Amino acid sequence: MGMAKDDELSWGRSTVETSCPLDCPDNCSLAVSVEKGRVVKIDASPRNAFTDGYICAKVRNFADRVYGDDRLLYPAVRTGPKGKGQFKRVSWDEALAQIAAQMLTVKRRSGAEAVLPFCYGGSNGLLTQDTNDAELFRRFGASRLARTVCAAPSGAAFLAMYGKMGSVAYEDYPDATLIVLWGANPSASSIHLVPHVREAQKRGAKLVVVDPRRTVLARHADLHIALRPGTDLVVALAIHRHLFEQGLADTAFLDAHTTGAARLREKAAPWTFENAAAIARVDPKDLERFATLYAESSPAVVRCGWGLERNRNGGHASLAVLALPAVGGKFGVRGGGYSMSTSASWGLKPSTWVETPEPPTRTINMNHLGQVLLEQRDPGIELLFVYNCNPVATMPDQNAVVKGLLREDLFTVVFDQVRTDTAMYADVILPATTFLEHYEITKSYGAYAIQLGQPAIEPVGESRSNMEVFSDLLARLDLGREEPEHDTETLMRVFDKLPDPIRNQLIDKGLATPAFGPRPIQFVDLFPQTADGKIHLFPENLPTIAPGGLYAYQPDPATERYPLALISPASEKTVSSTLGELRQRPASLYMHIEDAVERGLKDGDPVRIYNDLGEVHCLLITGDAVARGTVSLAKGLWRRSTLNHSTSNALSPSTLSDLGGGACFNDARVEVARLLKAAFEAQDVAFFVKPGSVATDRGSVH
Ligand SMILES: Nc1nc2c(c(=O)[nH]1)N[C@H]1C(S)=C(S)[C@@H](COP(=O)(O)OP(=O)(O)OC[C@H]3O[C@@H](n4cnc5c(=O)[nH]c(N)nc54)[C@H](O)[C@@H]3O)O[C@H]1N2
Ligand SMILES: Nc1nc2c(c(=O)[nH]1)N[C@H]1C(S)=C(S)[C@@H](COP(=O)(O)OP(=O)(O)OC[C@H]3O[C@@H](n4cnc5c(=O)[nH]c(N)nc54)[C@H](O)[C@@H]3O)O[C@H]1N2
Ligand SMILES: [Mo]
Repeated sequence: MGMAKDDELSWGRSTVETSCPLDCPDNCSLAVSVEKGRVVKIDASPRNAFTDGYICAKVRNFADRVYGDDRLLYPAVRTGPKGKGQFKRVSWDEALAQIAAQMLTVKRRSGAEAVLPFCYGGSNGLLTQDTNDAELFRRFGASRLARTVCAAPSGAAFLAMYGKMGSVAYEDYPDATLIVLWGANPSASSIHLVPHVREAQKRGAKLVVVDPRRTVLARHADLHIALRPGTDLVVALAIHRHLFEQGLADTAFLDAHTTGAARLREKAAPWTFENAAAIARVDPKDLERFATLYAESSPAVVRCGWGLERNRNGGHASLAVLALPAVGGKFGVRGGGYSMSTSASWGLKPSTWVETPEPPTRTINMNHLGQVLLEQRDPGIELLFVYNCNPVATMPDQNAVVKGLLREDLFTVVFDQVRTDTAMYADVILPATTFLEHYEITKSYGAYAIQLGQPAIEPVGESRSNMEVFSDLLARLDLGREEPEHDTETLMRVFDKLPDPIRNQLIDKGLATPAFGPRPIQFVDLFPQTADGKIHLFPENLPTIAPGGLYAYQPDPATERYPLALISPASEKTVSSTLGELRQRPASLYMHIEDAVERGLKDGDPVRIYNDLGEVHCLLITGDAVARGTVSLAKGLWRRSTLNHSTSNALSPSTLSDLGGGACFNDARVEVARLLKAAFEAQDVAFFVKPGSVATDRGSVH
């Protein structure tokens, strides 16, 4: 432990052991080589066996971000009109004094709830999210934020059904005879799962992929259910129906370990293969094959991803998919059951180390950012403090978000590592350190590892860590801190509150595994963490906004004008919008060749994707990478990656999912037309297309 000494940092070459905090299930252990104080190489380290000697290209090239043109080096304040990106450098003292003064002014004028902290923290470990920041905004009495942009529907479903029961470990996938990847694309989102899937296939396992796209693994699957986005619920219910009606449900298991099986059966009853297939736009015979395969196979594992949750039926779909191993009797063997997020199974709660309890202030759903900024509320939002998040790129209804950020009477702070699309609208910009420059405790949500992250280099420019900046503001606002805290102090405070086995393992090895070990078996080592220890197949008290109650299907939002379902899946080039600044090529929309022909479009065309919320101009790739009726544009694009500086979120509604107030990105329904030549030329194409490189994303399913 401990970073390289100063003299080493400036002269020698040293290697620092750390871990990746980015929002990915894998939590890789890293060896960072440093020469003359600069990062020269990032690679896998052996500390986390799960990393298995390799890491993704994104993190291998992370130094391009650390030292890139978009890196924020100094605090700055706005000098030109909002959104124009004109700033002047100021000192930290000036910037923080201005923020503290504004916070107090707003509080006096309209009350503390007129301040809204805006963060998600997916790419943050235990130190840079929910430590001093939470203390600050709670003590100040700011509005609270419901952090629902991801995992809210699936999380609500999972917690209600299983409590915090852990998952099947990826390393146990080779024991399965059937693997179902349901709305998950590990080739982009969790690359260390892929070799285990391939190993299982080598040993004879069958692979089923449920995904509107022909992902790499879908191409290698025994069965690909290329369903219409948002229809997973009825597909899963059709399998339940088959299991119940054909006497294939494990009634002994259901009687002993579950509640609500009869009600689930009732809800599944109408969903014959034909009914479900008509809605999902697939062949009913494929659904029958799927159901039969699932019934017959053991060990069978379902990797429940997040692709299925980002729509109006997302929570119910997660319930129905997660209920499959219970009804099918798949638990109790290695390689059998489900994998979801493992993060809850650690039982670590920030409330253990954050002293101040949450105040009873109002809670604002982050998916509603645009309308919250634009609507009259009592009080309205007058100060927005953005950190660990890039809402212009990642929240639904981008045009409303941007319009809100343009409000003259809004004071916006953006605290980030790079000059994000959101930072362009800031009144004050604060530069943040990256994980290569501060301490962190990182957590995996796929594998079972918690690791110590430590700095490899000094902060770049004048950047500072979240721990330091939020404690500085606590001191300035007289909220119980005498002076700013160094991240090692935050580290020690959190360390002290960690349960012993985790704490000691982190100190000894820099890596901790849970008490039940890294490869637990469901219903041998892991049991439901619900109040009565049972699986709640029909969690009566779980609130749903769907008319018709739990497991009710809400129809497709497509209209005659906007028939195409636009999805925006994870790309191997970015993590959400992180690293999006490094994208070299203009983004492309994927469309099925027959949909293109119908519209008189051809491969390479510049196109306009539009609906009533907005429009996106980009290039077109045609082929069979997406199902008919679905189009796909990568998640996490920066605005500069499209021809008109709008991304898929300009087309995503800010409606909420059935459970958990989740985002409905994939409920975007659109039409696509050729971008007229005149309009195309009017765009500032040279802005991003380097001469001689009108290459597109072709060759990779983004
Ligand atoms: N490289 C990379 N890795 C990442 C991320 C990233 O942005 N880039 N993001 C991280 C984060 S924040 C998360 S939450 C996870 C997400 O991890 P995943 O769940 O694997 O990723 P998604 O891209 O959200 O969705 C997975 C698949 O669902 C499909 N899909 C879309 N709509 C539907 C639908 O209605 N039903 C079904 N069955 N499938 C659908 C998409 O085509 C996609 O292939 O990945 C994490 N890892
Ligand atoms: N259309 C569409 N949109 C989506 C999705 C989708 O599927 N489709 N997926 C959604 C999902 S799954 C997620 S999780 C969200 C994620 O959305 P966001 O939470 O906005 O995540 P990022 O885009 O990674 O932005 C995180 C920002 O935090 C900054 N940051 C990182 N570490 C620190 C730190 O220590 N201090 C400070 N101050 N800043 C830091 C990074 O530089 C980065 O700019 O996006 C969602 N948006
Ligand atoms: Mo996410």
